[in-house]
Amino acid sequence: MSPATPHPMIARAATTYAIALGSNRRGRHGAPEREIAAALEALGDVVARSPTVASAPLGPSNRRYANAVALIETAEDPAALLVRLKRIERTFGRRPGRRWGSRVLDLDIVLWSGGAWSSSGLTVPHAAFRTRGFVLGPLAALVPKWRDPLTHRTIRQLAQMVDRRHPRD
Ligand code: PH2
Ligand code: MG
Ligand code: MG
Repeated sequence: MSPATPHPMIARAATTYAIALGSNRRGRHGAPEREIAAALEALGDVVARSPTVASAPLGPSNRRYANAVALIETAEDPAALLVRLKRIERTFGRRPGRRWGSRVLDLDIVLWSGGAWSSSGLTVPHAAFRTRGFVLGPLAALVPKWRDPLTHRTIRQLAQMVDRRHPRD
């Protein structure tokens, strides 16, 4: 083993992720708000969470969403975490369907304390989070001083920018 290879018994340090949760369809736990509460349980390692907010649908669906943001701590890299999030979505009854169609549960990686990440099918920070009030509002309540590694703006600044553009969203 080369000196640069970490010993297998040494755990990788935990990092923090901001995960956006969304639901606009009933599932086996009940109404969208109940699905969000159950998803927070299923995620585990949740160190902080925002309140769950109701938001008007962005895109083709006409059902109102319940949205929240959670901070989780884990040693998984973003690709491994995404696999776990997709598995949770499936256990909640999410089925592949129309893009942006109504869904029991959507779990998106928004930000990572490790910075930017890009692999097949995954970009962190989330490509669209800078324009979404239903992500930035709850996120700003948790980590107003985190900085977007791409634009270097704080979450509070990004949230104020969407508020100004869409005051009623
Ligand atoms: N998610 C989408 C599309 N539109 N609108 C709201 N209000 N909340 C969401 O979580 C949401 C959406 C795709 O993931
Ligand atoms: Mg999404
Ligand atoms: Mg998603």
